[in-house]
Amino acid sequence: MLQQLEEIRQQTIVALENVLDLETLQALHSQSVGKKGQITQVLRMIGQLLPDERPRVGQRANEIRQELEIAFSERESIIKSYELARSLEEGAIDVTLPGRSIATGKLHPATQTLRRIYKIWAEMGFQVYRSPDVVDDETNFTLLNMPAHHPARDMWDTFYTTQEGILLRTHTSPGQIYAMQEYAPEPVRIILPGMVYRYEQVTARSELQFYQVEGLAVGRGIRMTDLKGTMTAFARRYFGEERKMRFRCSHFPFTEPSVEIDIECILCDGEGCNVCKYTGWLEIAGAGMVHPVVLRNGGYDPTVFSGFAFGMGPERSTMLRHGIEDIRYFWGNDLRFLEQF
Ligand code: FA5
Repeated sequence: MLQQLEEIRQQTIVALENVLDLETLQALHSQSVGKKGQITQVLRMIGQLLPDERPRVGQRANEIRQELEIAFSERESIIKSYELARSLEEGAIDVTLPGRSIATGKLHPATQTLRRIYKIWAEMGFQVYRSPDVVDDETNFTLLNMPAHHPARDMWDTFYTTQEGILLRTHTSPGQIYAMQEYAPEPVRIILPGMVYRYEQVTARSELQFYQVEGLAVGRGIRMTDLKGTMTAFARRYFGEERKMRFRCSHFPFTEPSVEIDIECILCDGEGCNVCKYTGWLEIAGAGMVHPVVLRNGGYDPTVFSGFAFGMGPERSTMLRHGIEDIRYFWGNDLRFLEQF
């Protein structure tokens, strides 16, 4: 039996030297000195020995168990320090490596255009005036010189709400009424940017909702030449000094006279292409002298005050500047499009 104990001791010491991880160490521990291990099993048979041999075997078994326990704990600390060193090495951080760049968001192209437009108008003394998206029929149409059943209302296909007479503004022009009623009889020089909504067929050039930037200047002695000069100054700053522009007669119920403003086609320089439909010109805004009825509805005496107004579509201007072929990209939320700006 003593012989057996010495063999267990010897084998365990040899095996311990090859153990490299805690799991194997634990298994070896259970197998040799554990409760049901080899030493315990030898001691269970101690009763088969002569009574005077038993103490010697028992004592030696305890000595070996103690010696092995010490060997196990020494081995355990070696393995732990080895594992620590290995994990430090594997997890080492190379602080000299270049960092991974974080994907940052960008301003929407429509917002970028709006900000450029605000900046140019601000340089010319126009302040931003905010007005509501949800308006009543009276402000969107009647006070803009389009009484009920006026045929010109058909120019704007309208989204009505379930509440009688309340609708989504079809253009930013009702903002003129809000501003005039707030400031009359003081002069005003403002731009009114905002989203407008039209119950229209969506096509490459027309959306259901899009931005407009309205402009309004009211004061004493404002004339058509002021409108022309101001719009020309804006277009030069926005589209470039050399870009030609023209004013075409048009009709809006809330301006008299009314014009539409075109610039020489950016893509073909006036030669004629499919974007300008071979006319050499692109429309950028509607404008005119504020109609006397609208001035009166806003609280100004039209015999004393006059003014001009304009309305432009920033998405269409952005399309022109960047050669974007389809307006639906703007609100399609496709990152492949948005990331290009
Ligand atoms: C108006 O809405 C007038 N309120 C503009 C105005 C204001 C005239 C003040 C006189 C005085 P119009 O419907 O043409 O006009 O729209 C103005 C601009 O909005 C157009 O030149 C165009 O750039 C843009 N626009 C019109 N319809 C759409 C659409 N469906 N999708 C995208 N942009 C559009």
